[in-house]
Amino acid sequence: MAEKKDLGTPIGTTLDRFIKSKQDEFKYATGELSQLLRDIALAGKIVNKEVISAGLSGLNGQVGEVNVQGENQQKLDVVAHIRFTRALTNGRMTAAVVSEEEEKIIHINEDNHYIVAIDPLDGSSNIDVNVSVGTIFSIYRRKSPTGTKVTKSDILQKGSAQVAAGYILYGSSTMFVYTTGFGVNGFTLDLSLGEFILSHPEMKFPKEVAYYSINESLLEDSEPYISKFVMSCRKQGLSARYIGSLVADFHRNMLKGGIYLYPKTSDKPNGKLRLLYECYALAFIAEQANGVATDGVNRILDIDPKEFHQRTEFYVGSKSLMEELNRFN
Ligand code: P6P
Repeated sequence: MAEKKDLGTPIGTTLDRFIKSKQDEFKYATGELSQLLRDIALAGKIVNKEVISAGLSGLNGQVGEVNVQGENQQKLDVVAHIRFTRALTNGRMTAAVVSEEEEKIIHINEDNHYIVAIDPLDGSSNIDVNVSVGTIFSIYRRKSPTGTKVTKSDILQKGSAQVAAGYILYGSSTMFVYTTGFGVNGFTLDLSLGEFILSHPEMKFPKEVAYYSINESLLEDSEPYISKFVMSCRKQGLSARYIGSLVADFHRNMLKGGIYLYPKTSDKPNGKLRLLYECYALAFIAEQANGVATDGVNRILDIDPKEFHQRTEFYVGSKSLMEELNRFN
């Protein structure tokens, strides 16, 4: 009998069926992680509805408060935070959550195994001007025994300890992209069915490179090697593309080949982006797609976190461009 060739999972498979079919790959194939991923996807569908109608529902604009980051909180930041924490609570798989919108650990149920670090709506200030935004999440197994209070060390785990990570991109289409350490797969929301459908199986950075993404106003205030690298990108004909929405910039660079840079500056000596619920997840995905992610010196996934809302310099993208950046450093 000829060996049955693994034809992979066909485009058109729903996210639910895909997760179920891959469940055996999980070290803890009890179905809990599968359910947790489905809970996040469900909340993503709800947030998607609110993002695309914000202009009509009065959800554009600022709350008028400043969040733990010292940044003006957008109304949709709060709405997305509520949606995801409620979905994780009702899904009964999560022990605790750390969210960009909440200073402290959100204790959910100490009998559960999983920890979720999440940026409920990254780049939300772009919504008022109709630019893509995203949700970014990381999932860990707790280290402390179930039935006990979740501890700081359950939250402060290295990125290399993630069991899953992903993002939801609310763009010209809404996509759910995730990894459990066995490659990266992308699903597009079919609004008529209300289902995420496999549209981008086994996503990988392409060999060719096309874009570099940096807020060029930072160049004068960042280390000289960054400007030298940007000059070399221009010389080799890369296009500058910077949406100012991390998930959108990352997603385009992963599909077309490119590099995203957010260096440290005098007013952001540790960089701007958050390690726990932005950079770790995208670094995990990038590496699973044959990319590289560093803070300029260290592999992002190896950085030992010291606090929940820790910031970091962040460079992520195609291996060839990241190696070139390294040569300038
Ligand atoms: P700047 C959005 O606030 C964000 O966290 C990322 O989504 C985005 O890439 C970056 O900050 C934009 O920052 O300083 O260029 O406006």
